[in-house]
Amino acid sequence: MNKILVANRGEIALRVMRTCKEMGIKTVAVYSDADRNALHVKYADEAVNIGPAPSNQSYLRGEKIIEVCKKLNVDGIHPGYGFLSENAEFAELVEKEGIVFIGPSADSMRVMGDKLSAKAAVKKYNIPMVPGSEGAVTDVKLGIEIAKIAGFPVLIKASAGGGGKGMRIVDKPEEFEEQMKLAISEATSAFGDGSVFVEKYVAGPRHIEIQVLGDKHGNVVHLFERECSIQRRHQKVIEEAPSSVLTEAIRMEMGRCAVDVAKACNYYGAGTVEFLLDENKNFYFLEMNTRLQVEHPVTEMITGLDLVREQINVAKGQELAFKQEDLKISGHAMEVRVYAEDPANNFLPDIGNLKTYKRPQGNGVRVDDGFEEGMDIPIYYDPMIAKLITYSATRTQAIDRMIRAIEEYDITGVQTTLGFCKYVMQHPAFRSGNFDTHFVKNHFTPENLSNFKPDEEMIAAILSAMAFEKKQVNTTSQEKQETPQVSNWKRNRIKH
Ligand code: MV4
Repeated sequence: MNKILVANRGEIALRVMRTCKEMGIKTVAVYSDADRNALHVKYADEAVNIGPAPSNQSYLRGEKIIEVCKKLNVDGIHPGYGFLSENAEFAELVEKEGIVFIGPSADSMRVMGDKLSAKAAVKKYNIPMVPGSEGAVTDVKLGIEIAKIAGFPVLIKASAGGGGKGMRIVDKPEEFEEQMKLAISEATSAFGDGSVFVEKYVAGPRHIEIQVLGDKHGNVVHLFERECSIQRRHQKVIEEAPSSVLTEAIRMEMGRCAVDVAKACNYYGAGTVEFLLDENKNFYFLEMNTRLQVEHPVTEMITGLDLVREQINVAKGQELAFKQEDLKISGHAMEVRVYAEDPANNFLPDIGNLKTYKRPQGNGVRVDDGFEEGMDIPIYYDPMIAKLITYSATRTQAIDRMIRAIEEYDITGVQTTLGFCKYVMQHPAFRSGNFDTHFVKNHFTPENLSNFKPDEEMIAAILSAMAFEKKQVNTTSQEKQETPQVSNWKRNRIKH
């Protein structure tokens, strides 16, 4: 593998290229018109414009990207996450053209991409699943009977969905028919596949996922769990590893199940098996994501592995260099996603120019981003500015380090979710480890935030202090002094 094309943008494109560089592999960036000045373009050895800003005219153009690969003698494509990363047809086309797809086989993607076929594939293994229908539900009466056996409330889910898309909650039998019809029509228009199934609704669950890694020789290991319960409308906001609720016994059992799910679809590469954990610590297999995930850094921190390096080695056909027994958890890692969104305004995207952009630094702090001061955040893509990751010996220390790092982070020009993340880090429920997927809904209102706007009293105090200092030492540099900036830790502060 001498040259890899990264079919992605932003922080993940950079993150992949950094590992390529460490491995002595040349990199090719592709970019849209909106990303001409993006960091992944500057970082790569070669870069090719593949079209206008909208994704379907650039980052989603599989055939164009393959054409670039052939022209530049590319050996492998890393798809990152999103865009083409879980597109089985693309993976198949890439391999047909003699280029290595750095990810699982197209077959694994197909099996796991459809939730019902995923459930069918793992059936011969002993994997706990939420009570509900075995296959697709097409008949309303039968659906109601299944729902009664599972017990209301139930969820109707789209088989082609995932990540919460096309889910409907049904509280009682009388509502079932209407909700089922709506679910089918939504699934049909969103995915071109109206298959739906029924599951008992698990109230107040935690979302825990297991990172797996397989090679092309049938070896599969797991790299422990990530706790991803702090989310908002199916958008993860905070992830950590390990989870504070798993006992060693549950961890081992979930890990065993995750490895079996991977084996059920002959998985190779990096993948993630999602589980729900209920209040009684029963866990249930939900779905498998066949890509490198946004939150992979927390797993890297606690295992000491580089997941992109492992992906590349597996794609080259190498055997995994370690066995399950060789792996262990060290310390605790916390990640917050920094979005250009306004938490005070229903998290609406607040794209624009990064007038100030200063990253936190210091012991145990990692920032994965794709921006620099002065850059514009394009409106065409995900508004994530950065992932801020902290690592320490214990969970409490990782949280306190995160608060420190958030206070150091200096972003102006756009509203960000930093203050919101700090609020979560300081919340007793979060700190105690006692929270579930409803945390944001249950514990957050915009009133919890105070985006620092200097009031008149504060401005008067600053001005009089300036006047006082001027009298003391009347130098030219003092004369030129600009209006004092409000320090960043005040901007990222929250009300108690
Ligand atoms: C569920 C559930 C409760 N009961 N299934 C949402 C994302 C998708 N992967 C599955 N999801 C859920 N499935 C049953 N039977 C609750 C959720 C869910 C959720 C799951 C993980 C993380 C956040 C969530 C937020 C709301 C609902």
